[in-house]
Amino acid sequence: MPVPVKIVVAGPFAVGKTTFVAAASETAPLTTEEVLTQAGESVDDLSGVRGKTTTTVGVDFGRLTLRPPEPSAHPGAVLYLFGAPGQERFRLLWEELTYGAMGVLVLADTRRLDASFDVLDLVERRGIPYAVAVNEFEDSPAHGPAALRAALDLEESTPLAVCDARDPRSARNMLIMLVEHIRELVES
Ligand SMILES: Nc1nc2c(ncn2[C@@H]2O[C@H](COP(=O)(O)OP(=O)(O)O)[C@@H](O)[C@H]2O)c(=O)[nH]1
Ligand SMILES: [Mg+2]
Repeated sequence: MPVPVKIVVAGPFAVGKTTFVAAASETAPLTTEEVLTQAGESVDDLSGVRGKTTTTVGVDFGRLTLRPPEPSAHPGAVLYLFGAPGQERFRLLWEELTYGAMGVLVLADTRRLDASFDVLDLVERRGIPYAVAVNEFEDSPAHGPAALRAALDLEESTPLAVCDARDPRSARNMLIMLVEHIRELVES
């Protein structure tokens, strides 16, 4: 039987968490979408663009089974993915979600790297192994890995890679990167 592994996919609003979990998951993902509560006149302003008024305030769930190449003595792993907002104001939800998690995949967006600082801070404080996946959008400024690492103040051992959250292969590669990192930490 594959070993169950809980993984949290975290990052700021609109970084691509829901997209990522849906792409990586082998099951139909479960998502909790809720209409943003807007104060006063902004409700009227947004009435014409309903699609833009929803955001995920809850959690995305997905599942991905990783099987080692045959022959292998390793039973493989089944990743249970929990996509969650990483803003400081969701800290309580976040602490519950990361309970028992083996690792966190932090999503970042090069157009606003600082938006990922909160979640990096939460992860560091929690002492959970993590890796950083930079979700590349069409208008993302292209920075090299070294510049990204410096901007995010990552340790040399923290894995970082660029991905397309819409692409199942790309998303899964990010999760494999994280699982490999966790394994290295456990074995060292
Ligand atoms: N171009 C592009 N758009 C993306 C990518 N990932 C997500 N999006 C879009 O960005 C928006 C926010 O993504 P979403 O997954 O809802 O973000 P979340 O708030 O972190 O869950 C959605 O409209 C997605 O379709 C990507 O890699 N490239
Ligand atoms: Mg979402």
